[in-house]
Amino acid sequence: STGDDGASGDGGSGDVITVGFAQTGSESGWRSANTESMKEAFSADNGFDLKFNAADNKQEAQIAAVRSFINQGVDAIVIAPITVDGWDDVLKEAQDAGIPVVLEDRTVSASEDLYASWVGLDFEQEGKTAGEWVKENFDGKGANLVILEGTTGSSAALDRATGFAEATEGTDINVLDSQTGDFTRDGGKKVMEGYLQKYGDDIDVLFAHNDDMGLGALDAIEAAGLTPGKDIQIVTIDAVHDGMQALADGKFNFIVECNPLLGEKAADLVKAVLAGETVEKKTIVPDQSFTQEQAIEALPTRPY
Ligand code: GYE
Repeated sequence: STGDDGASGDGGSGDVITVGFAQTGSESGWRSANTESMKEAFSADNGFDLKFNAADNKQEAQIAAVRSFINQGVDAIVIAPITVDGWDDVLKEAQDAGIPVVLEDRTVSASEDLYASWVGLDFEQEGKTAGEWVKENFDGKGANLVILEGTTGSSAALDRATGFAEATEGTDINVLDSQTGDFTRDGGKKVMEGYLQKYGDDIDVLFAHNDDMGLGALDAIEAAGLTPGKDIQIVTIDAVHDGMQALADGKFNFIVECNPLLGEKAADLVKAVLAGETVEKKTIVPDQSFTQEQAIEALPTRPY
């Protein structure tokens, strides 16, 4: 019914496009929203046969999934790369097999010639926006900061760290510690427990590379008898529903958005590439940021 834009040559069962999608895993609320967006866009209604794999955040498992898509002879492969490095060989194999690859979400260090296109977010700018908020609110106060990093070696974690460091450079903000919580609630909680044990109420501000780690940290902070949002101020990235609720409730203080709704753009790119059209090598989807009042206003109409 819907989804038929009237374009010619599309719609016969012989035209079904088989796509293998190698997702990172299911580490966060952002990831759930991204998976849903991808499954919706690559639906049978839109002319796709989607083979979905989630790699549980294990690089080798994700590479194995891509190899299996190549062996199955899919028409195209979409990857949300867990880490930046390690992609050269398998991308070359896909290219040799004549299977175009579209990247979504994170980037890779491999040569641009090895994939058709990438659609994602400006992670460095996200980190910078978070850093600017910290600078504005804490510079000149000798504040102590702790950081919860995303998955080690992921472009999201690397670029957010770069942007944040850039924005806070030259301030008197003291980084007490920075460790990975792997983008999960559990990881965020465990690392935050360690920080609280080590630094106690010396901690003034927490920067978490995503909402989920910040949400995990809330448990640890409350269990330590401290009030999140007051005793320890919190800035995170993503703006998924639970994060926005925490911000609206005053437990988080600021969120930089990271838009997970990349499915439609990824599906358009796959169709264009398979049709032999020239596509942009990079598509960056814009993000915004939220204060508490903005979160309260935005929450009722957020789609995820
Ligand atoms: O911020 C985090 C997820 O790569 C942008 O991965 C993505 C990040 C997102 O696990 O929640």
